Amino acid sequence: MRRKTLTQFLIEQQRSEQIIGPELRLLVELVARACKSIGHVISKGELGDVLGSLETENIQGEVQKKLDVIANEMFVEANEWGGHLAALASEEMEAIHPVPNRYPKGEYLLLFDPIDGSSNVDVDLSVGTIFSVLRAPDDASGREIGERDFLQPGNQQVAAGYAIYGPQTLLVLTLGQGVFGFTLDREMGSWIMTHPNMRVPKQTNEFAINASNERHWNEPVRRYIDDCLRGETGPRGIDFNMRWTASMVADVHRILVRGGVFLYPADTRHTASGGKLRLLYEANPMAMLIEQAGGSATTGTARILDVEPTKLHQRIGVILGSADEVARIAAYHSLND
Ligand code: AHM
Ligand code: MG
Repeated sequence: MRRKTLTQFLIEQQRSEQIIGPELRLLVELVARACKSIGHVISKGELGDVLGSLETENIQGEVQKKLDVIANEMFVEANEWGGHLAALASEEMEAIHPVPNRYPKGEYLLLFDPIDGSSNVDVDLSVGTIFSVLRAPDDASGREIGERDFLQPGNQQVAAGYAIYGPQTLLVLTLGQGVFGFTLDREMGSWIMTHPNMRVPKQTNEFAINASNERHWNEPVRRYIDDCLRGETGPRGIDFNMRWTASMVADVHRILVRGGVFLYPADTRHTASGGKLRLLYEANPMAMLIEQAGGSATTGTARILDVEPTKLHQRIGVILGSADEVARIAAYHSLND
C-alpha cells in the first residue's frame, strides 16, 4: 500500500478540501521540519553533548535543560523566516518573539513548548514538542505585535499538534477537521501518514496521574481516583490500570492511540498559580487534539478551550481524554460546588 506523505496531505487539505491556505501549509511544513531536526539532536544524546542542565532558569523558575534552550533556538530559527508568522511565543522565552524586520511578516502566531517532559531526556524516555497556531487579531496588521495578541481562548486555534520523540518519531496534527498522525521515515526523511483519523474511545479503564501529589488533591479528584483504585469490587465495578510517563506528550499520545484519561489537576498548591501545566502552549493544543478526536478536556469546572487567557505563561488544571470519564470527573466537581 502506498501511504500518503505529510506534504500530500497538506496539499489535499489546501486544494480540494480548502481547509487551509498556502501560508498555513507552509507553517505546518516548517514546524514539521523543525521537529525533525529537534528529534535528530535528541537522538544523539550524550554523543551530541546535549544532555544535562544549564545554570539558567526559565520564566517558570524551572532549571533549563541544555536541550530546552537548543530546541527553542532551533524552533525559532526554522519558523521565523517563512513570511507566514507575525510572532512566536514559547515556554522557554519570557517575552514574545516578534518576527525580525529582516523577514516578511504574515498573519499567524505560533506558540510552542520545544521539549515537553524535558526531565525525561537524560533517562532516554519519550519527550515531545507541542505547538499551537492562532491568527493575529485583524487590527494587528501594520503595528507591533504584543503579548495581548496571543491571549485568545483555545477555541480560536487554527491548528495544533505535537511531535513525539520515542521508539518512533511521530507528528500528530489537527487543522480543525480530525486528527492525523505521521510517522517519520528516517531513511527517506519524510513524514508518512500512519494514523489517519485518530479517535479517542468514549470509555476507558486506564488513568494517568502523578500519585505522589495525592495529599494535595482536591476532593473531586481524590474521590475519582479512589473509585478507580477500588477496582472490580468498588463503585465502578471494573479494574483500572495506571500509567504516568511525566511527559504530557507521551501520555496524550497513548490516550489518542488507545484511550484513557490524563489528570494534572489544579490542587491545593495551585490556588495562586492555577495549576502546573501551561494554558496556551500545553493545555490548549492538547485539548484541541483530544476534542477533535472525540474526547473531552476540562479544568474540572470549565471546558479548557473556552478559558479566556490573561497571561502568556498562565497555568491551568488539566483533565482530558475519553469523554465518559472526563464527564464523570466534571460531575464530581459540580457536586462539590
Ligand atoms: P515541562 O514542560 O517543564 O517539561 O513540564 C510539563 C510536564 C508534563 O509533560 C508532565 O505531564 C508534567 O510536567 C510532569 O510533571 P511531574 O514531574 O510533576 O510528574
Ligand atoms: Mg517544556
